[in-house]
Amino acid sequence: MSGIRPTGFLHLGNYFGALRNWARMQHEYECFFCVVDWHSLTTHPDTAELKNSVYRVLAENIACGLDPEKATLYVQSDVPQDAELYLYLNMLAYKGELEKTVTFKDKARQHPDNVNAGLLTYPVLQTSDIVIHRAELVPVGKDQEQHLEMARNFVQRFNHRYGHGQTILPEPHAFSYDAGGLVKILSLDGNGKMSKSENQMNTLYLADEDDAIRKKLMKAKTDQGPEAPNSTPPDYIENLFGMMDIVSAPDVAAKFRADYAQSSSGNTVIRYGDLKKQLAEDMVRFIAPIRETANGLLANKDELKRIMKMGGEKARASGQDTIERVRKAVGVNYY
Ligand code: AQP
Repeated sequence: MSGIRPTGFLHLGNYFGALRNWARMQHEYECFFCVVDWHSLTTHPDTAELKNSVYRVLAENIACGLDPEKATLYVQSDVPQDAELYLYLNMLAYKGELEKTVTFKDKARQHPDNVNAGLLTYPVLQTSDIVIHRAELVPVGKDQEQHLEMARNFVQRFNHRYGHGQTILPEPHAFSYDAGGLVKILSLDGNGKMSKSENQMNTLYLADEDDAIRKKLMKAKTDQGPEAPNSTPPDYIENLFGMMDIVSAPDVAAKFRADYAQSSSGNTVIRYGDLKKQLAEDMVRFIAPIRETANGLLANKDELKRIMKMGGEKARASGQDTIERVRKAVGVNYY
């Protein structure tokens, strides 16, 4: 189980941190993937753009390879059982630990006039999103690691208090097929992670036109090159190599890495201009078909509605099964 907030256009970080793994997992597991519209209200209270964003996220999910006939694709607010489970879990989450959450502190800093209770309890609703389907694997990017740790704590507390020796809710774990573990794609200026609403000129969106992709990549942060051979690249250079590993041919990516390894001050073998040009062309080839497929899907809202409705029904059935177990365990089943 995993989700994406409908707070804007999806970007390369969403793809490499989440969607790429989702598309592969759907062939190996029973999967639930969700557009988490309630979560977006914590930081985006104005809902004028919400509907469009929900359709867009769904369309981009499918364009990235998700098959609605295979995985359950749905919208969070179509599963009221999620909100009920959130309520029970909130009684087991403490103010002190919630206030220490890195994402809460970041968002509170960014939106000082709207530090609401939903923002504070974001990790609790996220836990509920996951365990409402009793999901164990959660394909997410590195920024979500702490939330998953918190989710395990809340679930352990629930089982301890209400399980009477049984595991009512399984403990969820962050998941990635990537050999290096959870992925973090940096913003192209090297400042923080790529994200939907920050740093738009330094974020590659899956909806970007070819020229925008080229322009943004040509401006990506680089430096003078390494001082000594076989240096470890700084994170903003590794970010470019990492993208190249995924969108470029293996020999091309290997060549630029080798050029970097051979470079030293006075002998700069690596040509960042060439690297960026190559990466830009490979990225255009990668993003263009996703963009075109998503635009095609967005032109057929009825089909997107059918997909959402079908996913909502499946997700509600799964949620109902869990919430009945939860009510019984908590002792709020009177009939
Ligand atoms: N830069 C990233 N690198 C790797 N994975 C990432 N994810 C997000 N950014 C990166 C992963 O994408 C999934 C959905 O996360 P999200 O909906 O929270 O996306 P966001 O881009 O971080 O956007 P926000 O939080 O709505 O908006 P802003 O821009 O305000 O921060 C997750 O699995 C996440 O790990």
